[in-house]
Formats: sequence, structure tokens, C-alpha cells
Amino acid sequence: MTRSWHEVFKGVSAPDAAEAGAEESNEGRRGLFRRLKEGLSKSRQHMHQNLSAIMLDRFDADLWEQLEETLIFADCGVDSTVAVVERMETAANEGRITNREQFIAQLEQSLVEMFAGGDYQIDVSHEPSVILIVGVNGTGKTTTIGKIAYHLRQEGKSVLLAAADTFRAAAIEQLSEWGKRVGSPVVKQKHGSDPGAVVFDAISSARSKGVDVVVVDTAGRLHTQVPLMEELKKIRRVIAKQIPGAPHETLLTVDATTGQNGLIQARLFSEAVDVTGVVLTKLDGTAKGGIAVAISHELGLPIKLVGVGEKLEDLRPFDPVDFVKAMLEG
Ligand SMILES: Nc1nc2c(ncn2[C@@H]2O[C@H](COP(=O)(O)OP(=O)(O)OP(=O)(O)O)[C@@H](O)[C@H]2O)c(=O)[nH]1
Ligand SMILES: [Mg+2]
Repeated sequence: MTRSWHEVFKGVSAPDAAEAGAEESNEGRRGLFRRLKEGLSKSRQHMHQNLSAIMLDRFDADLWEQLEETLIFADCGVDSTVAVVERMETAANEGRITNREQFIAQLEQSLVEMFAGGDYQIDVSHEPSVILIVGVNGTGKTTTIGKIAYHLRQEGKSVLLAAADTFRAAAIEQLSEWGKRVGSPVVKQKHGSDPGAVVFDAISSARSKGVDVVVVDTAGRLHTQVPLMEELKKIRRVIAKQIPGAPHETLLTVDATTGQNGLIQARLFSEAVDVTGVVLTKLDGTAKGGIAVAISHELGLPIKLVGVGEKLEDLRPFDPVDFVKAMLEG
């Protein structure tokens, strides 16, 4: 079942049932699912084409090979693909697949089983809560921050943005633009200053003003850039020193269009920093939405959000069942 935004954030109270009305909230969930499907239309089209080309008259090696190719093409990754095909073969051998509907239903179930469990919520229950956004260059960190801030504001939370990407000249400006758009203050210093100092200021400011959530932008980096990874660890230490237990979330952005390469980068990145979840961005730009399966399965991390466009509203809550349905169902 699609989660509403107030369910995405832990620490946001549910709207008054009488005020929202059960029907209205169901309508909201359906709307979210519809928009997720729109965002995944390229992936769905490809999946559909490939799956409808598979003839189900004989469950033989050919058929399983075709399914395997379909999943590999969709970037589900070798491990997940092998596991899914095995489950499908077992189901067929046990007589649980006799028609196309059962085939699709079983495929859905097997794909859903590939997702790592874990906590899909984003914890904003602290005063203030700190969300740190990390990832490789250009994967969508700053855009995602604008979108997250927008949704938090919609849920009635006050948000402060910290411009701790002091590395790239235009980065501070870019975050300031998002701040203006969503109506959140941005704490910044000049280009080239110490990101730790920016974060320190941001948290002090949030505390003195009673701001609910601080979202920290960081410079893009590769796990191989040792000084930059050290800098990230320092940022985390500065945060933890001011607020024990923070950052409460460290979200890793992964660009879905970079496929298996992005997956490798993400794995190494998450090994270096304590990541609490993934934001899978740019799903609208790829037919290979199966990368969500590979990332979750191979990284063992929950995907918490997906990006399906460049606009403020183009962020979706992630739910494995919905995601797989949106990818497979017409
Ligand atoms: N289509 C699409 N584009 C996106 C999405 N998310 C981000 N982008 C675009 O990707 C580009 C890079 O996004 P940024 O948010 O600047 O990425 P970043 O990780 O902050 O980049 P650096 O700070 O340079 O490391 C921009 O052109 C965004 O508009 C998405 O979900 N879909
Ligand atoms: Mg950025």
C-alpha cells in the first residue's frame, strides 16, 4: 500500500482523521501510485514488451533464459536475477504457475522478496533532527534536498538547509535557490570555507530558533577520494558532537541511469560511511528501473525515496510492493 507523506516521516503526526477524511486519504494514495507509475513508464514499457514476448506454453530452459535476459536488461543485477528465476522455476515445477496472471503475480512476489528489509521511514522525530545527504557527483543530492524540504514543509515541519558543499562555486547558490523556493533559510559561508564550520553554524542556528529539521548538503565525491571521505567523517563528528546520536539519517543518492556502475559506487560509498538509506534518483530517465532491486538486494539498504523528475513534487515514497507493481502492471 502506498505510503502517504506523513507516513514517510517518523515524527510527523498523522492528519486529523475527521479533517482529512478516509476517502480523501485513499485518493491521495492512489494519486501517489499513479504518479509513481508515470515516473516509471520507460521501465514499464520495456518490461511489458519483453514479458509479453515470453510464451508460456512450455516451461523449459528457453523460457527461463528469456526471463533472465529480461531481468538483466532491466538492471536487476545478476544475484537478484538468479534468485528470482530460481523461485519462478520452483513455482512452475510445483504447479503454481499455469497462466500468465499467475506468472506475473509470482514474478512480482519474487522481485519484492529481493528487497532488503529495514526501516523505510525517515526519522525526523528529534529536536532538531539532522539529515545528511551524501553521494557521488551529480547524483541529485541538492535537488533531492529541495524536494525533501518541500515535503517536510508540507507536513508542517520547519526546515533549515546547510550549504556544506563549499567545494563547487555554484553549489551554495543552487541550494539558496531551493531554499527560496521552499521557504527555508539556508546557512552558508563563502566558497572554499570549512564544511564542518558551516554545519556547526547551521545546527547552532537551528537550535536557537527551534527549527525542526536540518538538511545538510555535501559536495559530490567518490569513495576513492580519501581526503574528501575524511571530510565527510569530520562533518559527521561535528554533528554528533552537538547532538549525540545525530545525524539521524544519512541518505545516499544513487543515479538510476548509471546502472551497475552506480551500484558499485554506492556499495563502496556505503562501506565508508554509515548510510541509513538510499534515495534512487532519475528513475524517469531510464528503462532500467530494476536497478532498485539490485541496489537494495546487494547493498542490504532500504531505498527510502525515489526521484522521478526535476521538479519539487517529483519525489516519491518508496515501497517495494508498489514499486514492483508500477514496473510490471499495465
Ligand atoms: N530527470 C531527473 N533529473 C534529476 C533528478 N534528480 C536530479 N536531477 C537532475 O540531475 C542534475 C544533478 O542534480 P544535483 O541535485 O545538482 O546533483 P548533486 O548530487 O547535488 O551534484 P553535485 O553537487 O555536483 O555533486 C540536475 O540537472 C538535476 O535537475 C530526477 O529524479 N530526475
Ligand atoms: Mg549538489
